[in-house]
Amino acid sequence: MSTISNLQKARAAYQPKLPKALQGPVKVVEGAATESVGNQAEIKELFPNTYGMPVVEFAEGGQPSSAEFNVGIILSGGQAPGGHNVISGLYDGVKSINPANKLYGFLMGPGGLVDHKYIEFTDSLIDAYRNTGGFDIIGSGRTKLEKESQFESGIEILRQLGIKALVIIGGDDSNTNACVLAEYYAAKKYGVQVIGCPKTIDGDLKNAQIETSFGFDTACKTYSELIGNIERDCNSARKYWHFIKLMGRSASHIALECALQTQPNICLISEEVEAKNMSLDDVVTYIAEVVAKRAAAGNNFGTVLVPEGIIEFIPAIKKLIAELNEVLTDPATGESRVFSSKDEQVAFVKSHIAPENLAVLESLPKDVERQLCLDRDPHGNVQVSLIETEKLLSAMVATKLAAWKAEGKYNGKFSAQHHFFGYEGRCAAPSNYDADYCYSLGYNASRLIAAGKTGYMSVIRNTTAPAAEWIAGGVPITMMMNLERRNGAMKPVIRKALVELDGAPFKYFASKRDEWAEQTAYVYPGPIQYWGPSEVCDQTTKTLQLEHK
Ligand code: FBP
Repeated sequence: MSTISNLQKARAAYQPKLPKALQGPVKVVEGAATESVGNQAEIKELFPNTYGMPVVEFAEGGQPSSAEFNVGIILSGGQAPGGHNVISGLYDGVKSINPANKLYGFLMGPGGLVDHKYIEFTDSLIDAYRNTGGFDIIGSGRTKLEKESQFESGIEILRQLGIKALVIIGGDDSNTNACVLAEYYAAKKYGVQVIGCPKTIDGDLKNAQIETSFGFDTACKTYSELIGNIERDCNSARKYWHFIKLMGRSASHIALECALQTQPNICLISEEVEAKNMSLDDVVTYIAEVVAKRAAAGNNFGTVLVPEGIIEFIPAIKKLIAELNEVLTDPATGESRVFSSKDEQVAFVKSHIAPENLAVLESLPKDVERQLCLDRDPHGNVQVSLIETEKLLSAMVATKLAAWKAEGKYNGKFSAQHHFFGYEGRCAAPSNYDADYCYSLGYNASRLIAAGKTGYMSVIRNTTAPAAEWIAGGVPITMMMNLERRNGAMKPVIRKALVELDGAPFKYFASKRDEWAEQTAYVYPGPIQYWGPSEVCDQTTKTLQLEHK
């Protein structure tokens, strides 16, 4: 057992806040039938048992229930601050209905369900992990739950443990799979409910019903503390340009939120790069122009935020990646092709793509070229966190500046430092917001289970208001779905939320960025605070504040 820090001891005593509606017995209020966000006819046909269900809201004052049931929980995908609180909220919720109810955790992600690896949670285990970061209580994994054989293996252990409902904590891909599983068990009349829970630091699982995915708040606050520290160093030494790549996969929500919190000189937004049809050279020119302008004012330093997925949004590279994904999939099985070595894989790819895509591929630095040709994660995503875009961009900026210097257009000094923030924030101790939000999501899931719901996502809304006023309920997962091309075929998936260029957070950023580029307008947010005035401790992200203004 590791030694517990004093902060962790004090944090263990924090009682997360719950929405008023969840503080006693609940009444289930059902809305009208729902439709999916796209491809309605196809999604309805694929999900005949879980399509069209109503949105559910919980109100105070129902009949107390003492229903007996056991529940299983799975953590799926990348870590996000607050996962342990979803589990403790679910545990407390399930026990509050009937203390004899049991909660089981499947180990190391969805694979634990398939391989029958699990633990039963106890009071002492739960208490040791309340309000802590990480997913280490049961571990997480990226096994994709998609095959009938996995669903059948799952039902064996669920029956053996008397589990009535399974809660899957995950991002858009994992919740898509949760929905497929819910439909499968409903079609087979297995009597096991499946409930999803919106997790990911990336912030891209949000829509009209889900305000934010959990972990985004804490991760962005952690990165912003670090960015602020770098900005202060940058403004003290005045000799480096810091290129900071930030996690977030395809979406630039993390980069945008960190920019709103720290006011760097440059923040690239992948969605804008795509909308403006910018080439890699256009992006490099934009950065070099800011560097040159600041140099002309005597400022040979600055901070640049780079979203990790930017490379995928440069239109020519996006087209290339789409073809690479097709080529890497075996059309006979729909699975990734298997190669005996990485070199063989790269050679195969190069000999099977269109000449114009090959030209784009070969114009990239060798390590980027190789990474784009190599394996995808189990959901078919390019592993963008492995591409060193921050180094690629700064090297290209240096080359451009050298050319401008030779032409007498620039006369500054350019020296770069590189950083990649991702793992630094994924397991941070949850902010008060994430601690409360996650506990509520878990507690709320117990109420959805008691109400007999399946194929729903646990949803808590109105979170810019004090927690007591938060709205608790559930949304059918099919409502968030449309068809998208994945691994060479059209598949039903939850629509990923990218940064909206006509949304309030981007518009605010766009109205300020020229000022932040020229002036040194850094903001140093400092570390997350857990105790103290509410305006310091309980603030949501700037993104949420602007979206709900
Ligand atoms: P999820 O979508 O699973 O929540 O993952 C978040 C994330 O941190 C991404 O930002 C990042 O690209 C990815 O995980 C890295 O995952 P891994 O460590 O498994 O390579």
